[in-house]
Amino acid sequence: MNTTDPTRRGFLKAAGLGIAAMALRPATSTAAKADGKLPNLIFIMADDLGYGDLGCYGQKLIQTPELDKMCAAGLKLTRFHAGFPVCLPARCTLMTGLHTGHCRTNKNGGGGKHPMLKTEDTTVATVLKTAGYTTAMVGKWSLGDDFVGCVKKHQDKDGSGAIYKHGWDYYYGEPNQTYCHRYYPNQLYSYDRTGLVDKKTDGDRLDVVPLPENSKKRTHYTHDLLTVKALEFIDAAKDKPFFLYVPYTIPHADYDVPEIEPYAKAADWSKKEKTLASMITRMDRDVGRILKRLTKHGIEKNTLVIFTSDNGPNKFPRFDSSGGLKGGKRNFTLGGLRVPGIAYWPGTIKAGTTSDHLSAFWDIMPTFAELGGVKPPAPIDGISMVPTLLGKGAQKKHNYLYFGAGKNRLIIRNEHEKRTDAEILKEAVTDVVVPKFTAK
Ligand SMILES: [Ca+2]
Repeated sequence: MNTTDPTRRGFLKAAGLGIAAMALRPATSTAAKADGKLPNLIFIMADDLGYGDLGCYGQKLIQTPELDKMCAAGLKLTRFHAGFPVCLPARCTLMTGLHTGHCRTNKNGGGGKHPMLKTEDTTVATVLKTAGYTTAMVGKWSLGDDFVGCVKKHQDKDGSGAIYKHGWDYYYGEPNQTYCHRYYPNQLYSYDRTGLVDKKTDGDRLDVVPLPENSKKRTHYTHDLLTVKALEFIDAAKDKPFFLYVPYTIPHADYDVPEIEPYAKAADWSKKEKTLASMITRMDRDVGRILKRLTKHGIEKNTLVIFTSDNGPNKFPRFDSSGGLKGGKRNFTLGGLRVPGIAYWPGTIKAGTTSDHLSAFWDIMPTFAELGGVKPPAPIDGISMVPTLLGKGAQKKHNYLYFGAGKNRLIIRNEHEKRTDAEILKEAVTDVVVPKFTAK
């Protein structure tokens, strides 16, 4: 880990404010050691799904029976937030445990000009690797698109944000966030260092998965392929602790789905509305398939599954996708940032529970590290949510949540926080922070 780089000034600044967060962080996980077995961790994330898009969060028109069942059987978070109101910075906060006042980027990107993670940035996957997890991602990465193997852009460069440099044993999908929203592409990318799902490779580059059929006929819907690979990974990895990250691209535009079902007869809906609803219901079906696969293998009681979305919704007034909250995607408002948060762990998380614990994407890093029995990098902005998930122990609270890029920002204060915006910003916005991480 390089800690003598130009970001050292920011690191030192943040080290001071990180003390409170670190103080209550346990060295080892009681949850993880309860039966001597590390829990599997699955994080499923929709793309541009609003706070109000699921039945269990008040949706009346779009059918999400599987997620509603998951919610009824688990914990529903009512004040959980994505890291940013658009894709890339939100994913940066998720992967690093830092909010956008400290993490590598608060900018989105496209066309091969995406801001990237740097080599010295530590991700959730890297941390869980040190805990002994097999790590897999299927879907949208966003955090770097200059890499060996990419046929579209910069094919001779080996970018620091490349997936294979950030802790993943297995990858399948389209990592570039400009291209991943085409649902019938001519190729995807993959590598498999484990040989669990596909042919074993060194995993020091992406290999092209050709899909030539799609150029003639709509044959392979990418979302369906991602689910197939997620299930294959679970089948192959089930006997040892695994971390599976499933960043789906549904319901992000393109609005494109193989079948308008079950909304074909919704006569007064526009085609776009029918398509969006069909995409969400299809994704709901596939989340159900993932949960059923855990049960089939008898590992559901040793697996935490979290479902969420990477930012608020695009405008679909018919569906009230923001669930009555102001604004949506791209807005620094509750509608742009508050997202569904469902945690499911039969036998460990009490069914039918709700929590208004104020939380955000950067809490996932310390939460998963604790469940994996390792210390997260430090300093970070995240606070472990394990007490909230398990319904026992003292839950440390955030003073505030900060979301921002320059003058575009939102500060959500917890009830006890009385400082002014200026005082909070002085603490929350610094140079990029590079937390230290020492593998055990
Ligand atoms: Ca998004």
